[in-house]
Amino acid sequence: MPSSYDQMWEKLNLDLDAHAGLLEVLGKFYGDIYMSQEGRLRGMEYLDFVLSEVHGLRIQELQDAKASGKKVVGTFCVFVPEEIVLAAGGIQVGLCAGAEIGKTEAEKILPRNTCALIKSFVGFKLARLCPYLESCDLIVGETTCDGKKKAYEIFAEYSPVYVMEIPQMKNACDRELWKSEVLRFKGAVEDATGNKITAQGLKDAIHLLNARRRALQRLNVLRAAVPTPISGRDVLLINQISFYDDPVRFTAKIEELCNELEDRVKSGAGVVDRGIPRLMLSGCPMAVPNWKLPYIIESSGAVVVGEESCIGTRNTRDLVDESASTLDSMLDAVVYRYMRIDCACFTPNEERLENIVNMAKELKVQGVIHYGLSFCQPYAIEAFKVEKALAGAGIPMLSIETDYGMEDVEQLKTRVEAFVEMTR
Ligand code: BJ8
Repeated sequence: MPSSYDQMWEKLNLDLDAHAGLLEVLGKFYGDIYMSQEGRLRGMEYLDFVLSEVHGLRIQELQDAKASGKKVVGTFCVFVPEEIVLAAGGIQVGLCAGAEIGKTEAEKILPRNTCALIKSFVGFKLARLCPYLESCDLIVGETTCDGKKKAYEIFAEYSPVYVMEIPQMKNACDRELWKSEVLRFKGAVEDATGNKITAQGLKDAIHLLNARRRALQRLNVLRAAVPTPISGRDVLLINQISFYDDPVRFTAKIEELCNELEDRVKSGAGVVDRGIPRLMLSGCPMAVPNWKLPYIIESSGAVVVGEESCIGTRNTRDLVDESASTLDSMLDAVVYRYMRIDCACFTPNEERLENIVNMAKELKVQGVIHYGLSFCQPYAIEAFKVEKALAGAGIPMLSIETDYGMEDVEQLKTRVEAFVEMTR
């Protein structure tokens, strides 16, 4: 059926037939996984709406902003400092794709044993399926894992990519390197937008993005109540949408949702029974529309109460210090905040182990499911240390490696059910 957005998508050079197929599959998948839930908060209607318009209204907003002179910056990693983009009057969108629809195309130019996330963003480009990618004035890659780093070289043949160098350690010299990279990025963003970043502009951006993080932190505190007042799937969706929705509107809507959640917590109501096993997810990010594992867990008699992931607390835990007043000191505060990210690409990465154990204890979980995308070495290797650290705290862990395909759903369900049984 033709869509009212067809003209816009055509202008963006999308493959209209394949794109219509993608939206149909997405709609069905969403219906099965999300709309089948009972006891959802009224506030989730906003998220349902945003998701239903993921390639429509939000893209239209981006096009309107571009027409008024704004620039759109696309990123694949939470290391890219959004404060810089916002301070220069730009809009940042997360591009990490969570669907395998362009996989066949991607495997023509990437090894098959590449992680699904990388194949997904390359596939989306080759198959001309992502209106966000096609709306970007600047696409930013980064040297985190080897897979991404090398894939950007190939991706750059189809679309220019600006690559930030991310240190792999956290010594003083690594911090210096990171600071110089943030400054280099600032220059690139100023060139792309034509706007110089001022102290006031950066201050406003820091406050705005901290407000979004605070709203998500509030959500995380409220969801930890017993009985669990909101499903893990819904919280994951909120985190996913935070990467591309307008930050001011999104923050206001999440605060509203938190007010509703607060009332629910006060009334003692939950979306599941009090005694149901509480689990935490830890590991690789789950980009839209990757809802496979949370759905399996929550249909296996457990509930997800936390995500230690870049689409979760790793991205919302730390704020940028708001006390700085000069441009230089604010930039230092941005540099410091981003260096606290405990991605498995760092070595050593002891703080991630501490953060996972602390989070699991605070959330009073009965177990942790470590999620690794197949062929992701940093997270797969670190999973051994995570399991050991959790065992030291008496918390069992199940390690899952999977991709975006549905072939292993039954097998995963059997393993998850056995783990849930064991945690009871
Ligand atoms: S800061 S987690 S968003 S890099 S899953 S592509 S690591 S092979 S996504 Fe990430 Fe930034 Fe780190 Fe976060 Fe490579 Fe692993 Fe694939 Fe990954």
